[in-house]
Amino acid sequence: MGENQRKTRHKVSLIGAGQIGGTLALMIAQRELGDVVLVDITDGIPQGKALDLLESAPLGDFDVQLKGSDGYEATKDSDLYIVTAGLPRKPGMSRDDLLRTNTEIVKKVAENISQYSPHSTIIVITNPLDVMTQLMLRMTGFSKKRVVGMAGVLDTSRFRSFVAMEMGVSVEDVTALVMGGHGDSMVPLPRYCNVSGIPLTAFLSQEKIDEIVERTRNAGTEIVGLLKSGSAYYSPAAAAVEMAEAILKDKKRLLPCSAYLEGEYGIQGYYLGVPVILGAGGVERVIEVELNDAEKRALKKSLEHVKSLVDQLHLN
Ligand code: TXD
Repeated sequence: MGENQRKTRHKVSLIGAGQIGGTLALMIAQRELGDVVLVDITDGIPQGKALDLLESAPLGDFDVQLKGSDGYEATKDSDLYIVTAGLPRKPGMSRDDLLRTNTEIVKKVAENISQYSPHSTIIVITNPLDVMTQLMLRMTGFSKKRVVGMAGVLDTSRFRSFVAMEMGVSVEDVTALVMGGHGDSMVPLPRYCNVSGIPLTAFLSQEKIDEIVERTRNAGTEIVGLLKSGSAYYSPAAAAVEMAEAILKDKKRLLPCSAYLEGEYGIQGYYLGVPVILGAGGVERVIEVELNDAEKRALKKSLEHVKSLVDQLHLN
């Protein structure tokens, strides 16, 4: 590849080539967001998936380079990393049960990213999400704008899907907002949900809305229960691609993401899901929306949960 070409094409490295990593590679290639490098410790998997995808390009109507590797050299000078390396949940497991194993994995990933692409932006997907994102920030020493966690876009997409299903309207017309940590204590905000500008309360009873909130909280567990051998991957990949596109195309999207808070919402020194502006600068701004007392309490409870895990790792 010539020098000129490299300047006009983005390079996106996917650390972890499992269910989400593989799906991400396909979605990124289909949207031609950049050349893709897949990295995994399971030898043959990243190479195999990259080659398989490459061979689908003439039929899939996309033209990007795809490479698989068991080392980080191939990721050198990436613009963006999306990290899924780690173990997923099995039935009966909570996201927090993954803390110890995934901590060791994320530490190694962080070392390599700092070494090979010190100016990159990182989207973390590995669970338990908010804590692993904080660990990534600490281990890379990157600016807080450059390390962001994916959870809110997924949780919000789940909420929107359930509203659309319930009302029999297009998902395109439903907007929503889910804040807080990525776990059972997440904070769906029906007050900020509307259907083409009309508040949700105009269409659905409080009882129905409560049911949708509950289903959203348990949506990850619902999929784990059905799949039995892992967790959701199509929707998490789609959510991360939405964020990747916002960053790579400098779209300034307003999306709920796990961001490092220094005073916003009265929170100091923790990652938590909040609305942010996502663009070429990474997390360019945290948006503070007005919350009522019940919503504030729910957000505080969610923070307490994230804090308990962060404290276990002595990250603060
Ligand atoms: O909303 C969210 N943030 C999430 C998070 C939604 C769904 C799933 N979420 C979490 O993503 C899940 O709990 C896991 O922690 C990650 C990845 O889920 P995925 O379903 O992709 O798991 P897989 O298929 O097991 O893939 C993980 C890959 C696997 O191929 C391992 O070999 C690899 O990670 N792995 C590594 N790659 C590179 N380097 C190291 N050290 C490594 N260790 C494992």
